[in-house]
Amino acid sequence: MAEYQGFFQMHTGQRWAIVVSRFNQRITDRLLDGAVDALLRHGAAKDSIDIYWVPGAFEIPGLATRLSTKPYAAIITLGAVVRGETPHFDFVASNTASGIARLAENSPMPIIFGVLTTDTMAQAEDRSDGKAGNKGAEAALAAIEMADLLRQISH
Ligand code: INI
Repeated sequence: MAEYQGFFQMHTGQRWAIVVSRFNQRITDRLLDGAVDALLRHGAAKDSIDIYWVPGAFEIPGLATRLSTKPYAAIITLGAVVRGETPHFDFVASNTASGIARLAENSPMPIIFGVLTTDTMAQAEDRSDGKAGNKGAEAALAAIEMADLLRQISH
């Protein structure tokens, strides 16, 4: 029997991409801080992290697709889609999620989904360094774990 599991450890030469959207930036700044902090605490060098800003969550899958040809250990996507008043929400949220999922299935590295989709701004605050933790930090941990697992099975 063989059992595989990724660990929260980094390896020499690993580089990390973060694609983060400016829309609802008060929230996405907090997600970004959480993600960067988690990467640094697990041993990433500052210059091994590249941050790419896009206007809104809808733009994330397109840019992440371009980046997936580059030698990153993982791509972490961060955004905040808040239902609020806008019917735009459903289109933005579902197209962003399905675009990222499609890319995750087809790309050589882990593509991590750290895009919040919430009904209210208060819920987004809770999940970005509030009482429900920081989903940006959680996304970074998932990236480290999955990058290690992929490394194990590609040998
Ligand atoms: N983009 C977001 O990241 N979050 C939102 O809540 C949001 N809403 O609600 O409209 C949003 N819209 C912009 C969208 O992501 C694109 O940037 C825009 O449609 C241009 O393509």
